[in-house]
Amino acid sequence: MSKLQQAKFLVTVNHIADLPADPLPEVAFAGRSNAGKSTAINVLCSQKRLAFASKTPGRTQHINFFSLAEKEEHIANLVDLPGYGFAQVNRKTQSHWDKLLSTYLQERVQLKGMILIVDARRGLTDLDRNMLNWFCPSGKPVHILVTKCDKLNQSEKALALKSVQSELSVLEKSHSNFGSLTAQLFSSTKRIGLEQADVLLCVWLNLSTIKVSQ
Ligand SMILES: Nc1nc2c(ncn2[C@@H]2O[C@H](COP(=O)(O)OP(=O)(O)OP(=O)(O)O)[C@@H](O)[C@H]2O)c(=O)[nH]1
Ligand SMILES: [Mg+2]
Repeated sequence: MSKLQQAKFLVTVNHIADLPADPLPEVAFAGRSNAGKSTAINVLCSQKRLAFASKTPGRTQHINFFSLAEKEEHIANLVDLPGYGFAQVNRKTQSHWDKLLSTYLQERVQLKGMILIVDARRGLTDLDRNMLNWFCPSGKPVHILVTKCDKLNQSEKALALKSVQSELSVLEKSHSNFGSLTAQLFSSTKRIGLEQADVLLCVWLNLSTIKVSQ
């Protein structure tokens, strides 16, 4: 059983001042609206409704924290972020989100890395590229889950991953200050790539990956 399965809802944050103050490591899930961030968190934590997922884009509207514990001690957090690229929000709300998100991503010392969720059918979009170019100079690693790959056949899957990976390697080579950039195939519905993502999260969050007995 993965350590992530014991995740519990911790807090919803709508203002930077309300971010948890504990110096615990955390990993944030970012990406376009509707890409599958909340669903990926639920699947990785083996829970149906930990993070609120929905067909309606723009569902996650605040920064949601989920706590991870080891021997009942709170030791790390997973963070579900509002998606970007969702047009149907008013300007005031949009600018509030942008500010919240950008301040969080830029200033949060506890943030160890970003899981960027990308729809396999779309690949990297300009909004994702902006996010990478803007976040990566922090030197923190980004791991991309090329998700919803259940919608693609074998050769499309391979192509989708390859195209993301080649773009990442160009980015890494041309920016010496960027943190590591990696990618994998993922599907929440078909449970593809779960173990790879789980191991990476445990390493980033300093959780022991030793399977705990039931
Ligand atoms: N086929 C398929 N559908 C998925 C997968 N992951 C998520 N979905 C669907 O995609 C839709 C959006 O999922 P969410 O997890 O709510 O997306 P989100 O990125 O959190 O969206 P926002 O909170 O709006 O930013 C839902 O209808 C999910 O059921 C997947 O791996 N495969
Ligand atoms: Mg969401």
